[in-house]
Amino acid sequence: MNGAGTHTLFTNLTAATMADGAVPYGLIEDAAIAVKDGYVCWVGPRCDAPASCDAATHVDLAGRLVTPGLIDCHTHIVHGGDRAVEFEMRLKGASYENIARAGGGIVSTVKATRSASAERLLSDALRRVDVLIAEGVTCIEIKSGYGLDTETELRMLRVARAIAVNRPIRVKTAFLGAHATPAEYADRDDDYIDNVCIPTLRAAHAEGLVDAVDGFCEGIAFQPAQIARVFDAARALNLPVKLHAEQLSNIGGAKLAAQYGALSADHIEHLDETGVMAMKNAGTTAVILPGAFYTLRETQAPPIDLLRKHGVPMALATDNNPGSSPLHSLLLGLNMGCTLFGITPEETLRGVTQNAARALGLADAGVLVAGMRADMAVWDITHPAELSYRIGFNPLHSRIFGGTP
Ligand code: DI6
Ligand code: FE
Repeated sequence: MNGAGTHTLFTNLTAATMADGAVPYGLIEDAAIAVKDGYVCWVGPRCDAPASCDAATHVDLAGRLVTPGLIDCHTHIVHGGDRAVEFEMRLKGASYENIARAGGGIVSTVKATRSASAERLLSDALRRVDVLIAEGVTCIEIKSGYGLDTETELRMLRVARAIAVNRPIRVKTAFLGAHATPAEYADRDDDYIDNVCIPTLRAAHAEGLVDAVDGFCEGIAFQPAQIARVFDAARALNLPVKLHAEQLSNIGGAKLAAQYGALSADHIEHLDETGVMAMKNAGTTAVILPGAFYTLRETQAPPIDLLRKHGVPMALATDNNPGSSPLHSLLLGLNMGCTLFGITPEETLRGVTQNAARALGLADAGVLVAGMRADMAVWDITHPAELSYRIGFNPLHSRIFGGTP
């Protein structure tokens, strides 16, 4: 941790600040970044650095590129087991939806998660989190939703919180009790929502385990009216909401999310222009998840042009989960966003910095400007587009978390 009064000046670097403005990537050549007590206090061309920036510690970054620390704003990284067998089944022709309806899918990960101890869930998740940390990720969102009973949902969220204690990374949680109906409530979705999901949300909130409330609004999951009841409960607790919407079909999830002022609507492959406009009006961020699109070999891409046309901010994330997106690399996600969806390298980088922060409601991360947390990634590259362009290569030099390298 950073001691009081710690003051560091980073020089000999190119800063991709991702700040808004005319300059692509908010790029500043030959920049300096001053950090005090874990926060950025000045960023600009080195020659303009005020004398007050003269710090106790100087760090020469040898011409490297510095970006904000990356943010993976949508993951299910705490879970038991794996679903490699379903991967084999899909390759033989079974669909994700058919596997789910036959009792596989999310419900099979629920079995594995219920039977896993907190220690096991934590050690498995840390192995995956370490891969993200090695790619310059400094903040991650983690959802519950593989417990679907009070005990296991709380265990998942406690494990998510424990990750931030065990590693230098920030964790935001999302309660995803409305992910699927567990076997013991088969054909009683409404009972599950009212008697398990909502009371569990209240219990998790009382324990300080919930930063936001999520749901899966889909033909194979929950209907808008059921999600609305969960969102009403969230609203009563003063918690922000977000939604898995329009992933496999369009049943109006994004519009519902927008009605509740959602932070984000995620997946949105089947989103239409009315939904895009509702998101725009509500200030809801679109979270693009190319790992799930790729894994499920979907063909309908999210409406990137409509999101651009209406100025809806786009974030991008791994959706790390054992079923639809066993993607462990956010950098590969950047490449997929460009290649599969035609998102530009600048948009993808903004999607894992500024707009990912927006999707999590974070006002102190995602851009390198004074006042932000000093969470940064230092790369052995000269142009930020390289982060999207390479496949299976990690150019991270080092990571700075709360001002500490
Ligand atoms: N959409 C997803 O991509 C994850 N959950 C969801 O609602 C996948 C869940 C899984 O298949 O385990
Ligand atoms: Fe997801």
